[in-house]
Amino acid sequence: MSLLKHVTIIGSGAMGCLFASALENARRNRGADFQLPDYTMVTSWQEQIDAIQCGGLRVGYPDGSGAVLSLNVTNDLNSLPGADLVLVLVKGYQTKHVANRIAPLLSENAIVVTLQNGWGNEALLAKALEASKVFQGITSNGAELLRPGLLKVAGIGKTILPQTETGNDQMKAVANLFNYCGLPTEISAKSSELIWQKLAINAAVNPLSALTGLRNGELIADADLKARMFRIAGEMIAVAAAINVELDEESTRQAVSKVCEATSTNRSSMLQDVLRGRQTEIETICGAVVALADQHDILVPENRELLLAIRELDSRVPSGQELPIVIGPYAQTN
Ligand code: KPL
Repeated sequence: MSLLKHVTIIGSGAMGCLFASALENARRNRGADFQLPDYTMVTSWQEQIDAIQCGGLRVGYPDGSGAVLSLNVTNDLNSLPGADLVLVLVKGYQTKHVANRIAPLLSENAIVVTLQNGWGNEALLAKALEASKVFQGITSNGAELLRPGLLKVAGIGKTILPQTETGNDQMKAVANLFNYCGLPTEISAKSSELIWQKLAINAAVNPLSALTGLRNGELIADADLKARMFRIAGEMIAVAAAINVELDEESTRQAVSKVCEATSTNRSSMLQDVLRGRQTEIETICGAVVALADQHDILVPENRELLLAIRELDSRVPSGQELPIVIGPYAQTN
């Protein structure tokens, strides 16, 4: 019997749409060989719901092909069947709000997986839920929501899920599902290192792209910016070590270059936020690094400078311009 009967994706930004569209595509082309779960993408972003329900989600792929997909999207938490997997893909500043609304959505053996950028999301989810159900992975896909209902996929990268004692069968089922849906996924015993490597990539790429307006490939092609990105990522080795995560400098540099090349035409998610006049995820990226560095008396001047520069941009965002809260108040029916 399949361990995954229903998947609930929380968040309808670029990553939420990318995962939902991969599930929907697989359902369209389903073979008899794989038992696919149902899925629902949950959001209270009404413009996005209206666009998808009226005309489907239009998706452009890196090879130039496209598709129009009718995704299952709702803002009604009461309409959802119990989820065996809840995939959290909201912005970091929405995690706390969302975390407090997930428990009623879970089936008995459910797991909650966050693939969000940044540091601290897993801890917030674990605090609000049963910690043994919550897992952090990473994804290096590049995608951009050009407007509600229109997704551009810039590059399909790897998704890494953690190896776990408690949820391993479910985790394998999740990895099999993503792989079946065309999203290359591995389970790794070294997920902490990879999570920190991804954090280093996000700290190196996202703020600089937001400040310069450059796409990921343009950043790495500029020798000065490349050197700066390597310095930013390099600062995180000592911070990671302070919480017992071993990051290797050379492989972190290589990872920064590789992701920029694989998503070269992509505007980083932080640049997308700034261009749309929305709040960024700087606090869960450089903010989290600087906070940890301060706790352990480690100097991180590059991360601190980026944190202050992006905070300045964030301070100009008029209130209400952040993404709409992804799940509204949970309406109890009983
Ligand atoms: O995670 C990303 C982001 O934009 O947030 C990368 C990997 C840098 C892809 O753009």
